[in-house]
Amino acid sequence: MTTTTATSAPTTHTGLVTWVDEVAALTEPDTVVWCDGSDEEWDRLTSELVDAGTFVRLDEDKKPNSFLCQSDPTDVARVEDRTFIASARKEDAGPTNNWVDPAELKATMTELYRGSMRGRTMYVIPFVMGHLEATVPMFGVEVTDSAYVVTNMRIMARIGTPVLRKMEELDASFVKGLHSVGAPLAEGQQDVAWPCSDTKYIAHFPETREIWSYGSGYGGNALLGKKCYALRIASAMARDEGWLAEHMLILKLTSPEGRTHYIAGAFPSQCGKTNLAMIEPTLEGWSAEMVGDDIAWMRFGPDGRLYAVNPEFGLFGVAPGTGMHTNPQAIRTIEKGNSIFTNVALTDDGDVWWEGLTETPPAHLTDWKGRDWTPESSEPSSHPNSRFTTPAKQTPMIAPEYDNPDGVPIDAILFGGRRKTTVPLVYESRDWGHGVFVGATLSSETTAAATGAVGVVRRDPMAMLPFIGYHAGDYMAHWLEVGKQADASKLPRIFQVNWFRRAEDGSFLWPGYGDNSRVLTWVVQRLEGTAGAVDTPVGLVPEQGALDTTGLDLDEDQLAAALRVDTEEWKAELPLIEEWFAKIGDKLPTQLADELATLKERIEQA
Ligand code: SAT
Ligand code: MN
Repeated sequence: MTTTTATSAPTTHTGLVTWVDEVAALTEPDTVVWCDGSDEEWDRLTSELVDAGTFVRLDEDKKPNSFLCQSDPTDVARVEDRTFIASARKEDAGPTNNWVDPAELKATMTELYRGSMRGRTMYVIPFVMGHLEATVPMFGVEVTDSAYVVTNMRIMARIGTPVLRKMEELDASFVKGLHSVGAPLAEGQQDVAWPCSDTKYIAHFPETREIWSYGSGYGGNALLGKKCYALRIASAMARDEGWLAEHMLILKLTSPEGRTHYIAGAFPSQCGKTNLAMIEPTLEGWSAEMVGDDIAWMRFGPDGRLYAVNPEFGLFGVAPGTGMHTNPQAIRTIEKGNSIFTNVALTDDGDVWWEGLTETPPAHLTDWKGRDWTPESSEPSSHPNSRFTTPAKQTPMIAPEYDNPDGVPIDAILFGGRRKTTVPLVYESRDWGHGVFVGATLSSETTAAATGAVGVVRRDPMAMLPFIGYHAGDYMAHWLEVGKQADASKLPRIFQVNWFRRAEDGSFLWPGYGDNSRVLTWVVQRLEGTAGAVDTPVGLVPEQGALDTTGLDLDEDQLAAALRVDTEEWKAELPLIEEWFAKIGDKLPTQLADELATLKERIEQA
C-alpha cells in the first residue's frame, strides 16, 4: 500500500498515472492510496473498517479473519433502472438497456463526481480478470473511495502489485472503472458506517471500455470487475473479437468410468447457480468439481472447441438458503474464513446466521438492520439478497483446471430459469440454432438480486438480460455467428433445465440440489450417446426410465409431471415469446424467427 500525492505514483505506466491524476483532480480526495493486494493491506483496511463501525470482526475460532458488514438498508441490490449502456449510438444499446448519450451522461456524472471524494481516501486497485498468465491478460483498474470495495475486490479478483508490474511490462491498455459512493465529507463531519447516495448511476461506455459508477457500495454496482466489466463491457469486447462473455457457472463432471465432461450453465441471479457449481452428486460413483460459479469467458481453442475460463477469483454467493443440506461445499468454503458477509445476522457469540443456514434458528440474533431478533420476529433476520464474499480457492471441490489460463473445453451448455409451470425439468435442443433459440427465449421469475418486484416472469436471454452490453438482437446474432465458427460436432450441445416446476398444490415437483446430478448424468449420457430421449414439440425430453431416480422418493406421476411438455401451457407461452421477439424488433435474426415458427407449428400439430 503506497500513499501518495498523485504525482508520486508508484508506477511507470504513464497512461494510468495520467488517468488517476485526472480523477483525483476531479473528485478531490484527501489522500490517494495505491493498493498492493498484500496481507498487510488487508489487515490495515479491515481494522480501519472495524474502527469505523462498518465491519464487525467475527469470532476467530468460528470464522477466522472474517467480517460482517451491514449496508444502508436502501443499498442492497443491483439497481437495473439506474444502469446505463451509454453507447455512441442509441440503437447499439437496444431495447433492453437504459441509454443516455455518452457525452450527456459524462457531463451529468462529472458534476456528481466533482469533489465527491472530499474527506475520503481514494484507492487505486489494479486488477486482472482471468489469469495474469493469459495470452491476452484482461486488465482493469478501479478507482474507488470505498475500503469495503477494496476488501471485496481483493477476494473477487486478482489485484495489486503483480498486476501493476505486468501492466507496466506490456504497457497494457485497461478498462477504467471509476467508483464513488457519492458521499463527500465536509470538514469535521462524522462519517456513517455505510456511506452512499440516493442518486445512483451505474454507467458503461462500451466503445471506450469505461465504467462510471456512482452512489452505491453494493456488490454488483460497485465491484466493477464483476458484472460491469466481466459481463457488460466484456460482452461488447467479445462481440467485436468473436468470443463469448457469459453469466455461467463451469462444472467438471466425472463419471463412474472416469470420463470427464465440462458443463457451462446460465441461470439468472438467485436461481441456484452457486449451488449447482458446488454440487455433491447423489448418484454413486459420480464426482463434480467447480471451475466457476458465476461468469464464463469462452473462446475457441486451436482444436476448434470452445474453452471456458472463470475470470473471477472469489465467490459472491447468496447467503439465505445456503446450508449443510443445500450446499455443504459453500459452508466448508466459508468456514475456512477470509470472508466478508454482507447483510446477514450476527449471533451472540460472534458468528453469522441466515435463514436456511441451520434448521433451528438461534434464540437471539442481531438482525441485518442491527435490531434484536428472535425466532418470533416478523421479518427474516437477513436480507434476501445478503451475500458472502469468499476466496474461490478455498472451495474444497475446486478443480485443478481452475488455474489453467486456457480454460476447459465445454461439452454442454445448460440454460435454466425459475418457472412454476411450462418448462420441463430438462430437455435437449436439436442443434446449435435451436439451442440459441432456447437461450434467447429463456424466462425466469424475478428475484431479490435486483431491486423491484419479485416473482414476475420475464424473458432473460441466456440469463444475461441485465448484463448484455449492447443490443440484445445483435447479441442473439452473435451467438448464431459463433456457432458458424466451428464444426457442428465440436460445438457444445445445448439443454434447458428447470428445477422449479410446481405441482398444483404449489409443492416442487423435483427435489433439486444434489439430486440435480441425476439430470446432469442424463446430459452426460446424451453426450456419450447412451441415454434415450423422446422428440417433443420443444425438444428432446428423457424417455421413460432414462433419468436415474434410484433411491428417490418420487412417484412415476410426479416425475412425468416434472418432464411433461403440456401443449396448453406452451400455447400460452407462444404469445409471450412473440411479444419478446417483437420487442427485439428489426435486429431479431431471421433464423430465430424461423425457430419460433417451427415451434408454433410443432405445438399446433401436437
Ligand atoms: O450483481 S451481483 O454481482 O451483485 C450478484 C448478482 O446479482 O448476481
Ligand atoms: Mn450472477
